[in-house]
Amino acid sequence: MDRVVSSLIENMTVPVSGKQLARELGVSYSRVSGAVGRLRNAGVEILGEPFTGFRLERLPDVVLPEVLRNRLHTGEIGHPIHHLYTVDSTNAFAVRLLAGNKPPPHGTIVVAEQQTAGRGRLGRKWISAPGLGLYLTVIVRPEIPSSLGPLMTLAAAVAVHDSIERVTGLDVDIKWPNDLLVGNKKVCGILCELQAELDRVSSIAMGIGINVNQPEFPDEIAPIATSLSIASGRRQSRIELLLDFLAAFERLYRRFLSVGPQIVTDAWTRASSFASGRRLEVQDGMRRISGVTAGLESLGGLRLRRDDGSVEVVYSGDVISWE
Ligand code: BT5
Repeated sequence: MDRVVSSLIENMTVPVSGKQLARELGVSYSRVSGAVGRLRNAGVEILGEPFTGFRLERLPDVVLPEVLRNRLHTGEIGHPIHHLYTVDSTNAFAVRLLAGNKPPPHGTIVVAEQQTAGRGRLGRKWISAPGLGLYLTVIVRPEIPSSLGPLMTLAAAVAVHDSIERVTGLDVDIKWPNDLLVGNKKVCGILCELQAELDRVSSIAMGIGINVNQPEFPDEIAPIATSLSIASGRRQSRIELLLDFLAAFERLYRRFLSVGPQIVTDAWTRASSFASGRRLEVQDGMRRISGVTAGLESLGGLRLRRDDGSVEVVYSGDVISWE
């Protein structure tokens, strides 16, 4: 089906008939019309009918490898690309790839137009409107001890933060550890699933969900969620965001490995207003801690200064309220 898109892109200004496409691609005419139907369902605007000829209205904002390939200038991150029209969860798909008999290389990405069972942390779900959000998992295989794993999540958050700011011009904040907020509402969530052997990381599936062009949200998340298009008042390109993110993440990842963890904690501290001086409450399993933030420690834990002056470090959990 992606070859249908390639042909349409090559012939963007000239209508190509369904018959001609079928002939060029060496497939049956019904495969072409089926493919056109599925592309239209995924939000690609294709004008015309089989006999008058198909033509793309504009370059599709479908994150197809064919569309990304020429513009992706990274070394490893984004090679190869698994693109799916629909999947249960890009993280679940990545974890299945990792468990298979041909493990995916470092840098492999899984990207989907739609998730039927998008997951959040701790068994929560990620609401994934078809074609409107970016649903991505990046597989990385850093040679680091497991204790440094959480820093990769922070690195992903920083790279998404910087990309959204560059591509949309919006002001983005990172709520510890890795929710991205615009105007105090969530635009992106990150779920990293780590596979380790003894004390070494063997791979991390970094799942990233960004609300890009949703015009609205279901009631259950409407009060806490927003999208880049709502916040900026215009449609945003998922392709531009994805390309910028992959390059930004690769730069940070390489500097992290060559220089050390401080690259990530410093970048996170610059990007987040939550790094210091914010009063908040964290729920970490059974424990609830409140205090004022006092910077990150070297492994990415957040220091909280309690009212009695003692300092506690939290490594995981949810910020349940903040001022
Ligand atoms: C997260 O979990 O925020 C991690 C979300 C990761 C999603 C990506 S999409 C690609 C990859 N494949 C997957 O299957 N997952 C990853 P957490 O911090 O636990 O937040 C989940 C909570 O956010 C939910 O309980 C809702 O309250 C809220 N939520 C759900 N969908 C949302 C959305 N689209 N926008 C904003 N908030 C949402």
